[in-house]
Amino acid sequence: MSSVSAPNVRGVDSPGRRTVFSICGMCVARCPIEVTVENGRVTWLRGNPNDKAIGESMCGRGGAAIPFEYDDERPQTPLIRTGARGAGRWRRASWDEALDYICDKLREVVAEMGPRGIALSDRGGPFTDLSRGFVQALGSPNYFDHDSSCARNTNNAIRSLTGYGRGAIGFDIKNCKHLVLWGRNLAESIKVKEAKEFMGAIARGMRCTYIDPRVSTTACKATRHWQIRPNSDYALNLAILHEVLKREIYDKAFVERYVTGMDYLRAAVRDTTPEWQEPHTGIPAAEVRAFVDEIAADAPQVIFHTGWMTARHKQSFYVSRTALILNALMGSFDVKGGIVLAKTPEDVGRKSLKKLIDRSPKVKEPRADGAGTTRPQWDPVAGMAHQIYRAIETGDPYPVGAYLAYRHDPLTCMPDPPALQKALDKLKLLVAIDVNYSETAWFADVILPETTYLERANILAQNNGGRPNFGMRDQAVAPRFDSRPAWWIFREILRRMGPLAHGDALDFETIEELWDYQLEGTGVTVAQLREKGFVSLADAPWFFPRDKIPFKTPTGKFEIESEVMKQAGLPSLAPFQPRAVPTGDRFHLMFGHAPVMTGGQSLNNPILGDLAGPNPLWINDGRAKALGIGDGDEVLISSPAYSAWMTARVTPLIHPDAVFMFHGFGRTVPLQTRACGLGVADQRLQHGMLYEYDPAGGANAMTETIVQIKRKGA
Ligand SMILES: Nc1nc2c(c(=O)[nH]1)N[C@H]1C(S)=C(S)[C@@H](COP(=O)(O)OP(=O)(O)OC[C@H]3O[C@@H](n4cnc5c(=O)[nH]c(N)nc54)[C@H](O)[C@@H]3O)O[C@H]1N2
Ligand SMILES: Nc1nc2c(c(=O)[nH]1)N[C@H]1C(S)=C(S)[C@@H](COP(=O)(O)OP(=O)(O)OC[C@H]3O[C@@H](n4cnc5c(=O)[nH]c(N)nc54)[C@H](O)[C@@H]3O)O[C@H]1N2
Ligand code: SF4
Ligand SMILES: [Mo]
Repeated sequence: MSSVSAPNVRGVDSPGRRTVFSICGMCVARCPIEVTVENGRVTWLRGNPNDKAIGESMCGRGGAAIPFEYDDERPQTPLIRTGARGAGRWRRASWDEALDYICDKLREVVAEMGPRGIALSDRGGPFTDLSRGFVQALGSPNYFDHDSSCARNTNNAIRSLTGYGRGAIGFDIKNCKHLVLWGRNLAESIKVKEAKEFMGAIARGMRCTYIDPRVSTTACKATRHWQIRPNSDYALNLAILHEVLKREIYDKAFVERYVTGMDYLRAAVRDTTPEWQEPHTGIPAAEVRAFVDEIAADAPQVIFHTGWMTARHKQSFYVSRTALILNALMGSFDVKGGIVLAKTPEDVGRKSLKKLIDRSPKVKEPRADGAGTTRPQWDPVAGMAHQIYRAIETGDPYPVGAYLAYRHDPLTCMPDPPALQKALDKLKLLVAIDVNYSETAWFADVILPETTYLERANILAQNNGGRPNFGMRDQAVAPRFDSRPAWWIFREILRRMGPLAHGDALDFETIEELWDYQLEGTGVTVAQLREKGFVSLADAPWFFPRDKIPFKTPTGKFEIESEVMKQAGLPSLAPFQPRAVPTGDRFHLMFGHAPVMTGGQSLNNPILGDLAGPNPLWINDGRAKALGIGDGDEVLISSPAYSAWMTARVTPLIHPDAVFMFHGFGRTVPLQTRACGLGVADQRLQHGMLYEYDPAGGANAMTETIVQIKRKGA
């Protein structure tokens, strides 16, 4: 057993006022920020003015980091469970005790199931070299990120066409003439840079077609809003493609040079006319034709934004895929005002950060979810989280006995928490590494409190993009509680596992030592990063020469008929499958992110929870009237195994087929006194959906949930 010492803390308690450049941690947009510290306390936050696109801007959630930091309702020491799972009985433990407990269990799992019996999931993003390196150093292939409940279908659609992942696709909204959004609610589901560029572009006259069954804030800013029938976007896209091909308005030079499978596409959209799509989507054929006139005039400065939300039903892989095909046909690929492929430092003549994952041998065992092997269409880089829960529950394809949820709350973000609890309860070890009492932490065996993003430094981030850069999340203040940064936690576990792990992989004494390793050979120094918060590796956005776009598919082309999909035995473009229209008291359950909340983690924030209040249920005025429901009435919302009371918001702003609620409510942890019991959790209504997924894209098909609504007393 090695003894533990607190990670070094640099001058964070120095008196007086100072500023630190860092990266916001209140959501995954990770905006560059400047932190003002006075006498060891954070007193002000703003966007990092060195980043021109961000300026001094932050969103409301970013600003609420100060009340979060000074809130005591978060885990303050390691905790080990003493009662049944989820019963909320804990004992405080030292780091030594907690880590020894974890490693004893990990050794048991390795002895019984091999290292592949250990899995970890996290929240994805530019810091995952650490968690992926950690899992590999333990000898397991089973690293997962959160994305099976977010945008995996989109990722895999992009991969099947271009060979790149979702992270490699950027959008030059600033110079765009026509932005097309399928439920990408830019004005509320915020990334500061994108939201600012969007508002600026609207102000200068950019056209925006926004497709959403609901009138969101983005709909109000758009030049066209189509209140589409839920889950029918694919029919619309097939009709747009039909018109584009019929009128031959595509970029013939681009298609000739890069695109394969045009005949396959022609066959797939032969009969999908604007009239054909009308009964499926509710969008008049004439409007589709008018839209096609516009995009033809605006090409190639047209962006068909591959989005997120359409990526969560059983055919949404094809929605994202057809959106991306439209970009290719309009020639808006890697051009100003179109889609911008991310450039690596090497693309612009520089060197990438050295990877932590390269410090241990690659694992040869197949992943438990089959991603990249039995399911070649699924990207093995981040896998498909629901399938690790399936493996934990069934032992198929092999047993998995230990699971670490790091910066990830599966009992909030996956459908049907009771079903997931049933799977997790089979584990020998469940660890949550979090800054809050998440729903998953409350069900875990051990809670390890990570230092907050203001109290810690992360590994350096490499952000590939039009202008690739390196970014630094630096420590601003001393930890308030007995918490540790993740790099330190992972290092300590590897050290304790001794010969059972590749301990060298993360064996750095300080974060500076780790940064020096990452920066080796890049020509960039820690001092340069501290000076501005980031270092750009190119002076201006960089585009590939028009005849040298390096698609990474097996053929090197933009593959409409995809080799990977052929290997998987799945169609590259399937026929559209209409969903049954719910009638009477039945509705599609739609959900989305509230502008003042991040996922499930904000409701206990002293300011954000207050601003959000309990979530109401949006219901269409015509449908509500038929059920005798008035605005402000209490209604019972039910799915087969769960029901809850909500307040109805009766409105024409939502499609008749659907009801809508914001996500992140209905928390159950008593130690989150402000959030516990506030509002209703949409994931609890997604009964039976944990293992329902899009077979092509792989992601959870959670937008296919049907609920029943009843007025109080009815
Ligand atoms: N404030 C805030 N901002 C965030 C986040 C957050 O938690 N809070 N999270 C970040 C993350 S992780 C993500 S993934 C993004 C998500 O960004 P978005 O995908 O833009 O946001 P959502 O709010 O999830 O949903 C967007 C819209 O999809 C619509 N929708 C539902 N069904 C359909 C359909 O069948 N077709 C179409 N066309 N639209 C449909 C919903 O009505 C909703 O308005 O936001 C990021 N930004
Ligand atoms: N029903 C339903 N399900 C959804 C969605 C929905 O709208 N409705 N949205 C989906 C989407 S788009 C996404 S991206 C996922 C997101 O789902 P998750 O990935 O689970 O995201 P969050 O709730 O944002 O945060 C996860 C956990 O990270 C913790 N955390 C925050 N900061 C830190 C930190 O610095 N260190 C550590 N160690 N932990 C930290 C938070 O306290 C929280 O417990 O959910 C998806 N699931
Ligand atoms: S969008 Fe808001 S919460 Fe998210 S990183 Fe940026 S400032 Fe922080
Ligand atoms: Mo997401």
